Amino acid sequence: MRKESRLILALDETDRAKALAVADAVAGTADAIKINWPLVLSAGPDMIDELAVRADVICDFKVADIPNTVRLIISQAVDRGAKGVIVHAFTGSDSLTEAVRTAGSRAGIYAVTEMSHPGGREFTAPNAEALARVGVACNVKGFIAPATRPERIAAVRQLIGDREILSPGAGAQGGSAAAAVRAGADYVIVGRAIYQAADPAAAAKAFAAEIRTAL
Ligand code: 3DU
Repeated sequence: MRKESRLILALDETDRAKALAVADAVAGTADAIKINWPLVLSAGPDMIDELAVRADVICDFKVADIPNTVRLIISQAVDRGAKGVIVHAFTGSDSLTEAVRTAGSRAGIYAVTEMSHPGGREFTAPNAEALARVGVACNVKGFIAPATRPERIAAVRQLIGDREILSPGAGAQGGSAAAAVRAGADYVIVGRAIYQAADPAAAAKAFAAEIRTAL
């Protein structure tokens, strides 16, 4: 994944044509496009292949399963061209190790430490450090940490060396892209504030400009 704007588009638009139009408008600015179940379930898994010709695609499937099922899911995503897959770390080291092994050199595995929504404080926040440690031990490429709580990005950064941090929660969830980067995020993930904007290309450029101010 290139590291230029440090912006990742979260393309949770469920209308296939609109999703592709937003992808085309934003692909030049965003370093990657992250897709999640809403788009895959509405438009089909071919969206991974279709988007992969436009940008690096990260599949945010938050995989949380036994190692064999983890292998089956990740190989499907990577065979379709995904360059990254997001998994949960609470499944433990055998599932995480299988994720990393399956992705091999074709894709990076990103593990969730702490979720950005208020409920993320209940179970993920108290365990975020342990989840970061198991991710490092299993050699994931990076972590997902919340732009809604920049101090928690900084806490994860202390534990993971130069592994990547991708940070959702800027824009619609109230977090600040610049604060996330200042706290140690490598990339900021933005969805609704871009794909629901009247002009998604302009909105993406505005986030990229905001991120630049924090570098
Ligand atoms: O709130 P937004 O519309 O900017 O979208 C954020 C995206 O990041 C969305 O796909 C969501 O599922 C994902 N995400 C979080 O928001 C928070 C997390 O802790 C993990 C993933």
